[in-house]
Amino acid sequence: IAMGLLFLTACSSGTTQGGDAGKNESKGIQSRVIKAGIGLNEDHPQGQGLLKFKEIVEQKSGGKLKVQTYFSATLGDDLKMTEALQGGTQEITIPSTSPLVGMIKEFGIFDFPFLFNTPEETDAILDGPIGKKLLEKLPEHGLIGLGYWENGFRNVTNSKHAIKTAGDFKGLKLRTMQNEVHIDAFKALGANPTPMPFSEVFTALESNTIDGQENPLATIKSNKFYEVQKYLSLTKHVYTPFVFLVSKKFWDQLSPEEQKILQEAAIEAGKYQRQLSREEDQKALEELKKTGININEVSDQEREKMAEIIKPVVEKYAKEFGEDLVNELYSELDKVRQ
Ligand code: TF8
Repeated sequence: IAMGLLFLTACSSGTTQGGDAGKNESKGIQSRVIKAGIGLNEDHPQGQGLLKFKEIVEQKSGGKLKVQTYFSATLGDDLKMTEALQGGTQEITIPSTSPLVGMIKEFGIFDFPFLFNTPEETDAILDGPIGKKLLEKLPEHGLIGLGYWENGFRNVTNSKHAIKTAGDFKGLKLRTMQNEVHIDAFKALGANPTPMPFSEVFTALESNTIDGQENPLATIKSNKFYEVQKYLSLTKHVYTPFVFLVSKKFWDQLSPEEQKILQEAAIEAGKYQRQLSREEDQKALEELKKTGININEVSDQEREKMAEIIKPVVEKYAKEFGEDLVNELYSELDKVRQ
């Protein structure tokens, strides 16, 4: 930290550092290696978005800021990587907001099933005042949030039977994220929810420790869940976002110029990532059809029945997360829907 301060002072007073202080030094950009780890694979939109982020950061910093990428949970699951950011041993991760509710309960508003209908709605809420308000809760937990990326609308796979009606959830042992809204929602539907980190899901499905799981189509494809699942039901029961996190310990060492590069790159790469995610949602469906997994649509009528069953769960958590926040969420959504 002392070194960084000295360096900045030198720059702002216009002193050159030796004879070869280039353009980047004068803008306060140091040589740094930034470790960025994610839970999903390189071929997933999350992985492709991270590569785009790396490209932008390295280009904007003239190669001084180097982003080292780690895919497929090689640095650990979402919670473990988030803790590594807090401890300052990892610089960047892009977890689902859902398992972060133990730290910031209000992130749970995004876990309300059947809340969002379209990508326009999700963009408006995540990039609007509600999304911003939640990012502002991160610094007191040692984290900086640079914006939201897309995980997407989630669908259920399982090895027992197709889910066509609200009643079909009964008795299914479903893996959920470590999130009480998801757990209680699936309980209300009669399923037996089993929370576990994503990195353990494939093996648990393969060994029949659980019957099923739920994730967006891009993930079901990328993680080859079709190899160990018989049914894919297009429930689209909830939309969950990713949040782009930086270690605050690391962030606080950066010059304003360096912070600006990371902030802009996270937004720019995020736009690319969301677009890719939406295209991949369509493409993945076509490719999943070829794998032999049984795919079924779920009627709007049945999805409404599911939403009705889950309603008391949403009402309970609305109170817990703060009715003002939830009412603001609904009124922001109304604005987009007009
Ligand atoms: C889940 C999430 C995950 C992501 C990933 C590990 O089911 O959808 O796929 O959070 O970063 O846990």
